[in-house]
Amino acid sequence: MPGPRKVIITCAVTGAIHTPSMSPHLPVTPEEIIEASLAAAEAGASVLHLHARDPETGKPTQDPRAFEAFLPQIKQATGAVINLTTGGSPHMSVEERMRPATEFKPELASLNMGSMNFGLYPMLDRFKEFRHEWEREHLEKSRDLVFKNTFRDIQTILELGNENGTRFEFECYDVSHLYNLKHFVDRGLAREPLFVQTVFGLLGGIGAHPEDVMHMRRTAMRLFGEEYRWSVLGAGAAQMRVAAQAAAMGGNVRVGLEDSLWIAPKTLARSNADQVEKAKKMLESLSLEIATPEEAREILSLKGADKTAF
Ligand code: KMH
Ligand code: ZN
Repeated sequence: MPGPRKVIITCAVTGAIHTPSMSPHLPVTPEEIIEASLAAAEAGASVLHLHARDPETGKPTQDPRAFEAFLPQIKQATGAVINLTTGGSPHMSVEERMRPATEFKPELASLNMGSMNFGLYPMLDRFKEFRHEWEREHLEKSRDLVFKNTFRDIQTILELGNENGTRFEFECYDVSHLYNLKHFVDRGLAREPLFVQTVFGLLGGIGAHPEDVMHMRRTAMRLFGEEYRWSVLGAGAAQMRVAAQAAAMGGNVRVGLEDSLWIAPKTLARSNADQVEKAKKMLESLSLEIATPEEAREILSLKGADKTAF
């Protein structure tokens, strides 16, 4: 008889959606990223999804040297699984976005499953003052931005992972992305068990209505059967509501300041760990157990932290 289901909490620590002027709590420097990551792991996150930023300006960067400034310290101080972004920023080329995963061969990396509009510009209505010029530009330019993830791009990243033993967090922002993933499963390039991160509430992707969550879940079940591990990410104010709905239906959850700066209406989260703690309490109140990093490795069939290149 299988034991109780263990829920994987992923914490996405910083990312490329928000900019430093939006929250004083957004980690920017290597020291801040290390501190935030360790506190999130301590609070119950078994997976840390990491991006890097220029320490001076806070601008997202995929320069491996920026990752090198925090990866060894995080690895040394926690057993949490380190998941490197291949999404980088939607403003970057795919070649640029692949650099950290190519060099560091992580256990896990994100993989965005389709090209899409990526509308960050509505945040210009809420945030008016920016310390760095790139911040306004980052939001403004998203009116005419395609986050490019063609079949060829996806294949290139899958082949890189398959060569290095890196498995993927498949980021699916809409129903078609699940079908794209199925296409790569059928071609033998995406390998089970699939870790399917369904993303809700980003402008350009599916909404965050409970029916949207149900539809992504039903479609994934139909396409992948038992051979997938479902996780959800609700953007902004939808974060905990989507997490609670999915957890009650067998899902894993992703939180973190990458996708939501908030802990409650009109209240900024003071740290990533605040959101992890809140998610953990919510899961425990549903009588669910939280996966440890080792359990997460087993559930996701990861190669182990000793097989990375950092
Ligand atoms: N912030 C997520 C919605 C990536 O890093 O590959 C997108 C993301 C992309 O996490
Ligand atoms: Zn990310």
